[in-house]
Amino acid sequence: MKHNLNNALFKTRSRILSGLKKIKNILGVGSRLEHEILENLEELLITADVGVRTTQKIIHNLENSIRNIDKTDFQAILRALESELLKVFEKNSQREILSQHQLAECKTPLKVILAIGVNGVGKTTSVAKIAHRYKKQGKEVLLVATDTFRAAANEQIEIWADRANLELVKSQYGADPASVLYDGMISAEKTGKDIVLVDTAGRLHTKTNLMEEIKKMNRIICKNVQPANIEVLLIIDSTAGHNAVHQARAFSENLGATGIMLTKLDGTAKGGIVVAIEDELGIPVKLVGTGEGIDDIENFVPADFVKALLYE
Ligand SMILES: Nc1nc2c(ncn2[C@@H]2O[C@H](COP(=O)(O)OP(=O)(O)OP(=O)(O)O)[C@@H](O)[C@H]2O)c(=O)[nH]1
Ligand SMILES: [Mg+2]
Repeated sequence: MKHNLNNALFKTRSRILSGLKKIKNILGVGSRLEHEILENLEELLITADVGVRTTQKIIHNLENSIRNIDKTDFQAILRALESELLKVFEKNSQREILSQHQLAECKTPLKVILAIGVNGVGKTTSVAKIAHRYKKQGKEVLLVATDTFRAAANEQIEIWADRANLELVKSQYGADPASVLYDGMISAEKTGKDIVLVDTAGRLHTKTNLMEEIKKMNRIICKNVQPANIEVLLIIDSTAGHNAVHQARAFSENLGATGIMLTKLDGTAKGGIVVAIEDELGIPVKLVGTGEGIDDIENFVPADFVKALLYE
């Protein structure tokens, strides 16, 4: 069964709804001071892991927006919160993956998605999900497995490739990741693929810094592919809480990620982290992972996300 965003956000929403109930109860006993409502809203956002800095910004804006509304009107307060949350996402309007150009039917220049992120965040799973989605749209897809660090990594991606009937370029344990990528790019060009999906390792054998290795891979891709056709997709585990923001910052500063896929939203009560990531990094969240299955992936739509957070 496919897990959708609304299901995935169940735990996060439960937390937020109990905070909202508290606010509703306050309002029930008459008009209260603004600051009491704001304090409760602040607590609610912090508990959902929206993060201190972003929460303060939202509360500051809410101070203005609720000033003129009836303090006994819970729905109006809820709408004000919804609108402030949405504003955080308005800075980034371009949310579609590889959307710089439409995927034309033929003579398409090769497009590449490079999935990066620390170990265990869900890179391999996400690459398989995205590849499967393109395949279903009739695209010619190639998976390239550059994780030569873990002995079991090849086996894992092979299982996904088999299940989804995807072509795979891989190498031996310990091989140079950049050379696997190089082979993959040549193969993709020869066989006229539309999209190459590159799975990377979260750790390396060598003392080479992970960031340096990924930069090297990026250079290989850039040799043949137009920058507009490259998506550097940073995979972030939403269960990592605010650590996820720190990781994301390190990767984006070093490697210029063009988009984020946030995984494991189904496993956390802290889904509010999406708001902090967008606010603090300014990189658009483009995709979310909502489960372990190959179809458990969705485009990130801010309005749907905010609705799923606030409404039962
Ligand atoms: N519940 C849930 N689990 C997920 C999701 N995405 C990935 N996982 C699980 O997270 C675990 C790690 O996923 P991988 O895809 O192996 O992560 P990785 O980043 O490739 O890991 P390394 O290659 O070791 O760096 C697996 O058990 C996945 O099933 C998701 O959206 N929801
Ligand atoms: Mg992996």
